[in-house]
Amino acid sequence: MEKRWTQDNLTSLQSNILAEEQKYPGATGEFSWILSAIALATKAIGNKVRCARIQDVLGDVGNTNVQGEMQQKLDVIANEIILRCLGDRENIGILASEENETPFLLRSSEDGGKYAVLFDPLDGSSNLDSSVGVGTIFSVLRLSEGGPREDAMLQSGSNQVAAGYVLYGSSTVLVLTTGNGVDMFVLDQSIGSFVLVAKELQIPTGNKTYSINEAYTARFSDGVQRFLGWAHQNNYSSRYIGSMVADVHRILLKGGVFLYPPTIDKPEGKLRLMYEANPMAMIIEQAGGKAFALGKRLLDIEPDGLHQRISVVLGSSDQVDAVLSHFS
Ligand code: FBP
Repeated sequence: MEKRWTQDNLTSLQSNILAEEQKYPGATGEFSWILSAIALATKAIGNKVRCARIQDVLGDVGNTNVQGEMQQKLDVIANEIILRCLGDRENIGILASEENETPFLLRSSEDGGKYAVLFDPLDGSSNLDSSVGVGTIFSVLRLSEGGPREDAMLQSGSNQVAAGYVLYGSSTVLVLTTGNGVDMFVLDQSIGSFVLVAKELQIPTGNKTYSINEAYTARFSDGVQRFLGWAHQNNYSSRYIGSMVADVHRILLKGGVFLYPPTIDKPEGKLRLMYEANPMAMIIEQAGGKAFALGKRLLDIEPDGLHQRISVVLGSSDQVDAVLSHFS
């Protein structure tokens, strides 16, 4: 039976997670505890984003973050909201944000701090003042015991126990995987709840659409330039919003391929491995797609730092194969 759109039954994010957990004897409900905090935080951020121009929270705060990027007011606000909502959860040992140089070591494993949540509080924030879709991206890891605490979260993406994003677009959409397929929820403002709208999403194939900042073409590798040249000759279309959450969400629903390759001036790429590339790669793979970096499966990459940058090629398996076939 096709299980894509559920028109009639009202399943909230919470009830869906609890139902999922019941499938696993011994499940402790710890996930739903973490995910309920993420849901709460992103509802609050969604309101701030929607009223940004009314509440005068647009523009920058006049200083740069650890990435060297000018911090937007809403970057700081979203970051604080997430730190506050997740910081209260006793089973979280570490919180790590794109906006903070070092992670917050909240609780030892002895004190119950079993999980790390890594996040980009407001991805694509440079698009905020033009009301283009922005989002929150998160990755959940179980913390290994022993060794320096801050290194306990430096694990490859294949160790993620959950990943997701919230897109603040025409509607507020939460996309989530806990390793058993990808589910999509939409925030029903009238009841203040994320409602399930699709289960076990599968990324379509056969959509010849690429998403890349083509203005950098002259600075891309020969392989990327070969792919673009070939695509121009083979009826490809192009879509690029410049907000990873919005671009990847479109590809998840419609198919295609998203690329942020290395450039001469950014030889290791721009996007961050731990809280942008890894969670998106887990979602895309769980939906039947592929995600590659440096010629290998992105989720197999061993991180060497919290803010490590990485090149990214992800999307429908056929389109990722088409890109990679021009790299050799
Ligand atoms: P942040 O806003 O979280 O720093 O994200 C980086 C980002 O805006 C991505 O969302 C997007 O895919 C990319 O940078 C756009 O980069 P560029 O302007 O170089 O195309």
